[in-house]
Amino acid sequence: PRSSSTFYERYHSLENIYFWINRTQQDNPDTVKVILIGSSFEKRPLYVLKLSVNNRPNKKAMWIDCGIHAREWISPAFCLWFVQYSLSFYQSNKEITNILDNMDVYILPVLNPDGYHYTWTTNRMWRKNRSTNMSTKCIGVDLNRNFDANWCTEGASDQPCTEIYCGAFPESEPETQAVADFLRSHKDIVQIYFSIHSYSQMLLFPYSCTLEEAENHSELLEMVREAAQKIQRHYRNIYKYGSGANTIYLAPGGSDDWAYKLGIKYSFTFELQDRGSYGFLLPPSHISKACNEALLAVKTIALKVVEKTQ
Ligand code: PAY
Ligand code: ZN
Repeated sequence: PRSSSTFYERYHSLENIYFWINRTQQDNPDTVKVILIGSSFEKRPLYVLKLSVNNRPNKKAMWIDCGIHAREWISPAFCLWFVQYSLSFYQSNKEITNILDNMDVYILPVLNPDGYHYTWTTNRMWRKNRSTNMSTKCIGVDLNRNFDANWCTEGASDQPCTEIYCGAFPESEPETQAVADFLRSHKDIVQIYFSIHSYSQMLLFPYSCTLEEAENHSELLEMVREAAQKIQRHYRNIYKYGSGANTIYLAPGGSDDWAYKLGIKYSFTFELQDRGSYGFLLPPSHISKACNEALLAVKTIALKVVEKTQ
């Protein structure tokens, strides 16, 4: 039978995601801008979509990145889903309207394009980027161990052949550097940072790089608790929540901890569906529910921040 799934209920090759970025911008010239923030090791462009519905002065912003780990295909699918939802339901859904009226959204759909491409052509289970180094024949750095937050301590590895290789030094990778540079130059406006991963069904916040509590731990805990509760009510699905180190494991050099230390006090890593049945190989038929769950969590947290800072 012919499939009745929409574009957003399928996974897309990197090439098609680039086409989609271009078309989304052309179809929404007043709302969507495409910003080139850098390029990958293999020289692929890193494009950020800026969603902005008005030119209010002193507007704040939220950042969402997807696809830092190549094999987590539901993550880029979520970034596309979020953009489509925002463009479709601005003015009709009151939550997304309130969020977009008060903040711009920067979306990086594929942070690790070389790795993502490699999972489509060669090895579906690839995690890292595709950088090479003269000192080893092993390829790739774990970009979520390459940020400058307790870099390469317990939970990361200095061995290039491992899946959690931290790289030669913090921000050694062009993908890490592009994101870090962009956030450093926008840190006064970016209030919320989201990084989207899979799998495990968890809503995490700093720290992942140490067992210590973040300064606003209880505030962050309350936000993810409310988000997880809404997901359970609406979608009958369980998400664990808490600080990264206490909920999943020690993971130093991650983007959320780095963004937090930069001063973005609302910083989160979401692990989307599932809890391991399919793992990274989540079937396309699950995309819609997985994305709607994550969307509800993003909206819940963003609205809280809008309320707090108004
Ligand atoms: O902030 O604690 C954090 C993120 C930890 C993630 C990591 O970078 O290792 C967790 C893993 C991920 O999404 O990459 C979880 C998955 C299931 C994995 O590959 O182990
Ligand atoms: Zn991941």
